Amino acid sequence: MAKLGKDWGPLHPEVKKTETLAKTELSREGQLDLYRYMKLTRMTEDRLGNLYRQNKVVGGLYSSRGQEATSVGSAYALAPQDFVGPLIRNLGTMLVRGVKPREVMMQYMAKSDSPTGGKDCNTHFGDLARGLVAPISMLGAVIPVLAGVALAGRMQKKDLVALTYIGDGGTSTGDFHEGLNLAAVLNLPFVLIAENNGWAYSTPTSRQMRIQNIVTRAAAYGIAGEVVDGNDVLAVYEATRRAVERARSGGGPTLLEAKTFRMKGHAEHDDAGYVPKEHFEEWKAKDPIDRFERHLRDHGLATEAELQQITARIDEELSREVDLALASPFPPAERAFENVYAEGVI
Ligand SMILES: Cc1ncc(C[n+]2csc(CCOP(=O)(O)OP(=O)(O)O)c2C)c(N)n1
Ligand SMILES: [Mg+2]
Repeated sequence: MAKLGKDWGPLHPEVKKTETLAKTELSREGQLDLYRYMKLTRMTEDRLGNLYRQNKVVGGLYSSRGQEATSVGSAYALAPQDFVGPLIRNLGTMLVRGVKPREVMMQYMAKSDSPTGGKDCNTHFGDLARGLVAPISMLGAVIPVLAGVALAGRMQKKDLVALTYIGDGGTSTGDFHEGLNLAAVLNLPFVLIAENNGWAYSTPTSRQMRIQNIVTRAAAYGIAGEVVDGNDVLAVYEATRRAVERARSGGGPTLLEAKTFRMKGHAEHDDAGYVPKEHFEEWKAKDPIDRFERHLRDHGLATEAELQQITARIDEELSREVDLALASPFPPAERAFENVYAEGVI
């Protein structure tokens, strides 16, 4: 097992344990917003972990621990009219788009008041009113869909950018190629964020590709590409903002590669025993929330007391959200056949 880690080498050595985050024009309020969303993501997932251990979650539980900066920083760079297709490790994206923790909790518990009425689980739901396209599969299928959203927006003369994500493993699929190539040749207002967290379930990146950087492929599609430290929320925000601006001004798609690390197993049932232990120690020191807290304090943007107050507020909010989610009943059996097929369509 350890051999895999060894022959794969250190993960993303270019992501330093640096205390200096990227430069930003974002106001203090904006930066505190990023902090709140990252904390909300982590603390919501902690609450979900408790519900899972209480056997209240139906099916698997997927965590974005360690990757919160990528989801939050990228979603924060979008405008309200834009569309985004989050994957299971993008809870932060959904929270930035206005999803309430209780919606996700109810969905994970298959409750009647969940967005899908208990028909699907985890974060598998969308809401077009909030510019959220429901995930289909983790493995690339959302890319052609979001390319289609970008094309539809252009045909309807809307000022709309479409953004979605792909894991390192997901880049090995045909859908990745077809979707990105389509977006490239049609010069669509499209942004694809490749979250390179080193693993696709138990398969290391070295068994998915021979290149070091996924972004190398941007050149093959003739589109812009950029590598970004996925654990620096300001770097992710700034890189996404540049990509979104390019898309909006007719410059076509961008492939952004966020270098990051999955701090848990593929899902809660997976102890990630195949990942070398040193990688967890190394990446704990690069934790995106800890790094951002130090940045906020060092730049006089927030005191320790203010950060603690934000955390305490989130904790109170989440207690209410958990109570509401638990109070929701399971759907009655007769609803099993509702909203399965479109009615009145021949
Ligand atoms: C066709 C298909 N095969 C397998 C799976 C199960 N599966 C879901 S995610 C995943 C790994 C994805 O790895 P990666 O793209 O690197 O994303 P990450 O989980 O690291 O965020 C697998 C094997 C699936 N959903 N669909
Ligand atoms: Mg991965």
